[in-house]
Amino acid sequence: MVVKVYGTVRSACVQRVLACLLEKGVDFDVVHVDLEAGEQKRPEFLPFGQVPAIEDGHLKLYESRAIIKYYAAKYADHGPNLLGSSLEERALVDQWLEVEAHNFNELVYTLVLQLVILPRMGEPGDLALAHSCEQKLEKVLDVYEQRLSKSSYLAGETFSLADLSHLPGIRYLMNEAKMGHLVTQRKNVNAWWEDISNRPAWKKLMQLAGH
Ligand SMILES: N[C@@H](CCC(=O)N[C@@H](CS)C(=O)NCC(=O)O)C(=O)O
Repeated sequence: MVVKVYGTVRSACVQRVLACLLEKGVDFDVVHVDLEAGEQKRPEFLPFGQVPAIEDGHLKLYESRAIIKYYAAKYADHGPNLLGSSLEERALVDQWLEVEAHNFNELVYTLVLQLVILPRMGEPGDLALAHSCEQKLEKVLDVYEQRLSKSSYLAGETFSLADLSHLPGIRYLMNEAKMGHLVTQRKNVNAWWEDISNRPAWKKLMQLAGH
């Protein structure tokens, strides 16, 4: 059964889901939702008016992190184990997924909105807000730097959903918001980014997205 993914390949939250499906070798079709035309506000399958959402047989699911957890569990025996092997590792994967969603992504989202999206729409971004986000993000990434001095990946010695979930946000930060120094100035964070962004699944997605 081919999974239907509603969204666009260039949207960061959708890329989180597609990266997971590609890692797991799951076939999918992207059902294009035109965000600029407001198609995501159609109530029948996107109750909160946002992408991504998936349809897999009878299952309809939204929230990118819930979707990647579902597929990592559903296809636990296919491809890399993205959930962690022991109870402790799984708890660490969950912990870093929470950090990604709340400490990392919220700041990246605001930065990208102010520096990239609003100017692209012809509106001035709030540079003071962007600067304060950048300073907060420096502190968050210092924590990552320390963590990654002790283990190759966030949750331990193997790549997991916790790492995968950061890929779209870091790409945005580096390539669109021109904030690459936040990564490259941190030796361990930079080595981690080089490693995870060179995974075949992510490279394939970047080709699909035309990045
Ligand atoms: N927490 C949600 C966030 C979804 C989200 O912010 N989606 C954005 C695209 S990355 C969207 O649909 N934006 C259009 C809108 O909000 O109208 C998730 O991770 O799936």
